[in-house]
Amino acid sequence: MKPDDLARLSPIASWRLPEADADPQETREWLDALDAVINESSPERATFLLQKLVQHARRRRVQLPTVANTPYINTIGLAEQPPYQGNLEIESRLMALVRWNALAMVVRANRAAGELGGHIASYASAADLFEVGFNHFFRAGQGGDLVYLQPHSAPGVYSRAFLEGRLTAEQLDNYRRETSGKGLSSYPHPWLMPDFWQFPTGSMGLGPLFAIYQARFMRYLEHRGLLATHGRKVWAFVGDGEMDEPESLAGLSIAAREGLDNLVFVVNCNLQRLDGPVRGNGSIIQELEGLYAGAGWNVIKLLWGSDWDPLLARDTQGLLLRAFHETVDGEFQQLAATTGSFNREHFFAKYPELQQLVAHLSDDDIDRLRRGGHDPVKIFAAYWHAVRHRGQPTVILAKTKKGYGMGSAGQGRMTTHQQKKLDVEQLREFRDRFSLSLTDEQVEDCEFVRPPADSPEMKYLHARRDKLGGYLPVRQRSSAPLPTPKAEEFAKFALEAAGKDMSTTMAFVRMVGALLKEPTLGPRIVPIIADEARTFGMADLFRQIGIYAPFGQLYEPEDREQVSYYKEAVSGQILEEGITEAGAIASWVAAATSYSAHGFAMLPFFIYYSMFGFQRVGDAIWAAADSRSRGFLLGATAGRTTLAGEGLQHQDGTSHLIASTVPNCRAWDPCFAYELAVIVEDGMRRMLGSQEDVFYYVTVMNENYAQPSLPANARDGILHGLYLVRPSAKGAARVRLLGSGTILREVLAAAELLENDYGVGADVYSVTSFTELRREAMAIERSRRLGSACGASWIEQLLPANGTPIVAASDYVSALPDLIRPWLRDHYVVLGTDGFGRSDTRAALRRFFEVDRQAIAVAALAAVDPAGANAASGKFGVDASLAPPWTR
Ligand SMILES: Cc1ncc(C[n+]2csc(CCOP(=O)(O)OP(=O)(O)O)c2C)c(N)n1
Repeated sequence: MKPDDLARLSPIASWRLPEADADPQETREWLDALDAVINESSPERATFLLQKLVQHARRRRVQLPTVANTPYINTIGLAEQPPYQGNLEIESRLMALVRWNALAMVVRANRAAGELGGHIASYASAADLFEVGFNHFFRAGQGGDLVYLQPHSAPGVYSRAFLEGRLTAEQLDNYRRETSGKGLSSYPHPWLMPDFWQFPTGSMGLGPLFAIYQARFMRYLEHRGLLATHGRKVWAFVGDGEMDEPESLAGLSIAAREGLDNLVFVVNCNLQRLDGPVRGNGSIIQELEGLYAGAGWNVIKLLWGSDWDPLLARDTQGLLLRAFHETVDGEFQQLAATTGSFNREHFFAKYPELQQLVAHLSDDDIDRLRRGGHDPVKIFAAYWHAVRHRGQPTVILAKTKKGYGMGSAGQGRMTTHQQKKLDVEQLREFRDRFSLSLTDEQVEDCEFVRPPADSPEMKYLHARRDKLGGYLPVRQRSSAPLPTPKAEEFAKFALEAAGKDMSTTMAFVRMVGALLKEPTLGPRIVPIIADEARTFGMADLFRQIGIYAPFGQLYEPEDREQVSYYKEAVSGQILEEGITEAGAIASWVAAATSYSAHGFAMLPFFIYYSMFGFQRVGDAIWAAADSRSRGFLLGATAGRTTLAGEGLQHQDGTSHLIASTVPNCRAWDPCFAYELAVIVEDGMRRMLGSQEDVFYYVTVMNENYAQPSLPANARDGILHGLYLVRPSAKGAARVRLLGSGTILREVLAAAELLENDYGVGADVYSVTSFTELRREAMAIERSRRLGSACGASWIEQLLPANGTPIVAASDYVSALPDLIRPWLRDHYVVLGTDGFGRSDTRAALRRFFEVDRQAIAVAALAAVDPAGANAASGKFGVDASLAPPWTR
């Protein structure tokens, strides 16, 4: 590393050298003094003095190196607090209205149908945090900020949109009633509200993870010279309970390592989750501070509202601070759930001096002492500092009360998360608590209220948003279409393979290599890998397009002399994520939704061990689908018997089955390179050209075999999911064989066996997608059932009822070929790889799972004539005495 490189490093790097010394003589004196203590007293004495000094320095808010914890007070002192740049009075009236309409929406929904559910308490705690953001910080539009909102607070976001005139009362009345098409979704779901919600956060942990990789992806776009994202922020609102999810923590270190100062997390520390306290016997805020600071984040604790400032100023003995430290979260929760007098007796009575400190306050005054996350002035100060901080991501740990303002109905109550019905008395209390000018009737009816357009509140609301670029959240459905190349242009080698040996993984890598050279499309491609590039033969891309590294390459790579050396670069195109499928899929989602979030389409290809996709990060893929992602997922070294040696944890027999459950995922299991080429061509055209909200899952294998050329007229069938690849050599077939992926080759060999050894003619079909066949057949069957005109499904056309049995074999569980059973009128036998994988050669594994050519031939003979099959199974050594593979 060269000295100049130091400046380019993220300032959080712990081994970074200190800044130049401004006063060496003074430094010397301090060090000498310390030496004297060590020498003349003891090292223990030196430790004591240093601890005292550090403690003192922290209280004076002197910047110190990353440490686990700081005192339980606001990070931003009064002196650093900027003046509030808004009209607090109007904002508080608006705040009350947003709170009211959110509450009314949930209560009305549950009056109408108790089963609908909904949450009040989460938003009640987050409301001020959101509103200060909406009024002063969140910039809208394509050049604006991206905001990931806490999911259970959706009612508050709808309520604000109602005030803004973007949602109607009818829509609010259809909260959680979506089937009519007029309703509002429970949580942020772009699939369900494609013009409104941008980021799905309903599954805890995915929001924070996706937000981090979004912030990083924005940097990637900028560093690659594709899109200016400078100055834009990603905001993520996260629950303190949500921080328990491993995914919430998964990206913390990358965010700090890459110095993502375009990222602000706000953890809503209401100290409660669903069942009870997050850390009843501890302090979630102190714990999270240690975690984030340790990972290298800038931590802002936002604990106490302005009302506490005079108390803290008069607390010369530090007893208030001591009492804070002596109070665990379970107690803080109880203090939230109780009255001012209870707080006086149980908190301030800890020390006579503290009692004295609040002697001038009435019980109501004590009740009104706000936590930091409920004081717009303190929130504003925290956000103000967060957006100005450089070199690190910032987390704001905001202390709030769950169910704030819900009084006896919920504030701080164990059960508050589930509270959705308030009686009239409780509603009146709420009205009075927030000084809402509503009549008793309006309260009883839970009427939605919106002041007239020319009222000061409405004018203020619109003016604020106008200043910040418009309303939010708003989702853009599409971006400018991109021309996509024909397979002939990027995969001629595959279309005209003429028997060349190749695996489909190799073919894929070659195709990507060619696509990267396309003038328009090439730069938009985002190859993503989770430490498996060498496994998939992609190492050549390292040098060709470089690995994205925001600080470039500060070292001479060990393999610098190699043609394809490990090249990291600021403008690198590959996202090499390290061993994190969760992080890689988050990057993939950011790229796959770039058309919407940034109005700039990108095309990500994430290639991974197929077992570690749907099985490992299936919920993230589900959220990707909800996000209307467009891109390719490549399940590589796929198949239970094709990935030979890796064994039980690696061999995938299920991903296609799970893929079939994701509605906008088109899943493909091609055997031949030309099939892959046609599929990739089609996917690009649909996603980038036609702007369809689909993504493709394609399995590719590492088995080398002779690749035929594209047969004439096969394209249509490949994309429908089924086509005849080898007609019977014996005239009219007596059996029809279906095969997928590499097992198609066993099926082709079985056809030879059947014809040569048994004189049984076999037509062989390649099934590129059982899922697509099923979906089309289901749609046609439905039309038929409902009496609308329709033709025959592709399955019915290609595999009509004619008395000829059908045998299908797959490298996935037999439930996959079973997906098309309802539309086959003839005897249908399915062979799959049910059970646990294990290590062995491909041939041995295929025998074990009974999907090799002999086992397929036996199954076909049994379907044609059971008597003949017995002899064949003896001849082929398919052992009937063994227990079924899925029990072994
Ligand atoms: C992955 C996942 N697991 C469980 C849930 C169910 N759930 C919804 S909200 C919630 C508690 C959230 O607590 P917290 O994050 O502290 O937020 P709060 O509502 O208190 O603001 C749980 C467990 C979920 N939505 N996602």
